[in-house]
Amino acid sequence: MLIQSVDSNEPLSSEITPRPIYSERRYFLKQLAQGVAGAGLAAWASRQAMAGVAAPGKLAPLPGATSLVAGAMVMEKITTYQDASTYNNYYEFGTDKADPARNAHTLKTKPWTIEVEGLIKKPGRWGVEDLIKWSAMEERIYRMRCVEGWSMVIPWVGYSLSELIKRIEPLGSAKYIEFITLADPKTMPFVGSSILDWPYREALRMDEAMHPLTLLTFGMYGEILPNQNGAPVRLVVPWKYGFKNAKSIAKIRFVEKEPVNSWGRAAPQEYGFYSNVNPNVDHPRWSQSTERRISEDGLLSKKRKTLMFNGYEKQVASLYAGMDLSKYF
Ligand SMILES: Nc1nc2c(c(=O)[nH]1)N[C@H]1C(S)=C(S)[C@@H](COP(=O)(O)O)O[C@H]1N2
Ligand SMILES: [Mo]
Repeated sequence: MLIQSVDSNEPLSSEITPRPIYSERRYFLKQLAQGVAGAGLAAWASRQAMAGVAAPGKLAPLPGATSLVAGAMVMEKITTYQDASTYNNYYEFGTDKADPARNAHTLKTKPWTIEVEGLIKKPGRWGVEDLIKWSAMEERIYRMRCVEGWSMVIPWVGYSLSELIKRIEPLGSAKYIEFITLADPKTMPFVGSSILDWPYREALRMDEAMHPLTLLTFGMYGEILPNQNGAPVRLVVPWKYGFKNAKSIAKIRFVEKEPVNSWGRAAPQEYGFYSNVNPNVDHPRWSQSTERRISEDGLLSKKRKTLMFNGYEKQVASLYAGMDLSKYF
C-alpha cells in the first residue's frame, strides 16, 4: 500500500499508471499519491486522464492515494465534475440548485481556521493547511444521496475524521460531535434569511464520527473543493442523507448531549438526528424508496432503487443494531 501525505517531499516511487474505472466516463483513477514534488505531474496526469469530459483543471491539485477502506469504492459511473459542481445544495448561497455555483465565488477560503473545542484534551485552532497534513490523503468514490431524492457518485479526497478525533483526544464524556459551519453575511447572501437558523449545524454520534467511512473532505476529482461544494473543508458521511455533510466547517465541538441540527430544528418531524438513508422509512411528504441518479436517469424519472444505508449496510449496520430505525430516523 502506498500512501503519502500531500506535503511529502518523497520522490514518486513508481510511474503514474492511470487505470479506467468505467471507460464510458473516461475517468481514470490515479493509483498513486503524489507529494508536492509530484503535484505538477499529478495535475498533468489528471488533465490528460480527464480530457474529453467536463473536468476540473482550474483548482489546485489535491491528490490522494486510492483508498483501501472497505466500501469506499463504488463501481458505478462517476458523476461528471460539471454536474457535481453546478447542481448543489448550499443554502447560504441560495435555494436554487444553480445558485451555489453562481454565488459562492464570494466565499473567502483563505485564510481559514477551524476551532476544535469542548470535551477534549487538546482544544485549539488550526489552519486548514495544517489540518491537511494531519493524515495521508485518500481518494474515495462514494455514492451520495440527497433527502430530496437525487443521487450522485463523487470521488472525494480527504482522510477519515477519526484521524483528527484521535489527535485531539476526546474525554470519556464526549458522546457527540457537532459541526458548525461558517455564517458570514458579508460573503453569503442568504445568511440572515429565515429558511434556516444560521450557522448551518450538523452532528454525529461519536461512533459514527469514528467510523472509517466518515471522511473529513478537502477535495474532489483530484483537486481542492470548489467553493460551492464546501471549500475548504467539509464532512462526507456516505450512508446518510446529503444534508448531514456540513460544508465549509468553522468549528468542531465535542459534547455530551445529542445536538439539534439545522434541519431538525426547522422541521423535527421531517429530519431526524440520524438521517440514515433508508428506503423503508419515507419522508412524511414523499417516498424514499427510489432515487434519480443525476446525469444518468431522466429528469423526471426516479426509478433507481435506493439502497439500505445507501449501499453501505455491511459497513455500518452494526452501529444501529437493536434500534428502531423508524423511530430513530
Ligand atoms: N453549510 C451547508 N452545508 C450543506 C448544505 C447547506 O445548505 N449548507 N446543504 C447540504 C445538502 S442538503 C446536501 S444534499 C449536500 C450537497 O453537497 P454537494 O453540493 O457537494 O453535492 O450538502 C449539504 N451541506
Ligand atoms: Mo440534500
